[in-house]
Amino acid sequence: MGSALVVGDRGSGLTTFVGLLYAAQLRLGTEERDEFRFSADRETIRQLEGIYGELVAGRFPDWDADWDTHPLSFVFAFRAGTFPRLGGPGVHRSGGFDSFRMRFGGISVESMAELAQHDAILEVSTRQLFESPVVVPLLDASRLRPPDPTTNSRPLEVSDRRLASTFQLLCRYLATGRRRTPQELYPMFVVTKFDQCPPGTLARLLVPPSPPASWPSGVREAVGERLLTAYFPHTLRVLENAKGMRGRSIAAPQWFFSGLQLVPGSAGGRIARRSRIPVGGWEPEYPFEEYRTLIHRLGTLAHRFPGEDEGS
Ligand SMILES: Nc1nc2c(ncn2[C@@H]2O[C@H](COP(=O)(O)OP(=O)(O)OP(=O)(O)O)[C@@H](O)[C@H]2O)c(=O)[nH]1
Ligand SMILES: [Mg+2]
Repeated sequence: MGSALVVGDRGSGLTTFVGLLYAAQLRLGTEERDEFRFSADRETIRQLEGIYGELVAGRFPDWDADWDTHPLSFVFAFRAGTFPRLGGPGVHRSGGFDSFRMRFGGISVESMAELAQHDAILEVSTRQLFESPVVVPLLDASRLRPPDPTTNSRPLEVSDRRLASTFQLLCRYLATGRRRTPQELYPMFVVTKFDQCPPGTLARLLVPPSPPASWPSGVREAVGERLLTAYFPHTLRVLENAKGMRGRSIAAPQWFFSGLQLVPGSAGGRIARRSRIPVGGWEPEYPFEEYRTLIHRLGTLAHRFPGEDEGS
């Protein structure tokens, strides 16, 4: 079973992110049904339909999934052969599809910092989440402001420290987890609210003007590295220090850029929508390709996930 822990500052877009991830699964599951299918348990669908319903109506969801104590749980199924190495204890093959269970939990880095001080009383589900091989840090692009020359403080200094200690904590859990194989942590950074990134920052980070899906290879990683260097130096240091450490290394981060198109001039930010011809209905204007790639990345990692009963 795979699991991913989504972490970010409060308000950084956690709820919107999981709603869009669900939107992408629905789209892949209908438009590419011969290649990808998914199913979810009832409680997961109940939570996500509410969030997805808001996004489809052009609104930002104003409530939260309680996915810190009840992780969202899906079964992802890819056409057999999509990933040559897909196999291992967590993967099942049937009817021409390889499937694996994937759980997503979300938690703010503020809560992470509080929990870090109370190790002993972690609920089982929370502890399992902390042992997730995949971590999805959300970085809020609307907050990437230029440094203020009148003060000495760096924008996002506090967020950076919290994220750095989140990674340190997760490394500790990886090292102490009861799985037999050596563990690696796979960070998949998602830059949220990318539509709200200040233009000066886009220029400073040398972000190409085209949509991320059309960037040449290597650009995501280069932009990501510049972003970490400028705004998240503590986090960057933790990532680099963990390279090659026995039993708890951190893989090179992958980068995804998510922004929603807003209806121009709409008060409170209405989300622009596109109609889903020929399937029918509506969908928010979001970068589907980013989410598709993210879901595929999980497929490439699934052969490293433990079986259902391991590590629990
Ligand atoms: N323009 C734009 N705004 C966004 C985007 N994602 C989120 N927002 C804004 O950020 C607000 C918070 O988003 P949420 O997804 O609720 O973030 P959260 O991290 O779950 O927030 P809390 O649960 O309140 O801590 C939304 O109400 C929107 O106003 C985006 O892609 N583009
Ligand atoms: Mg939320």
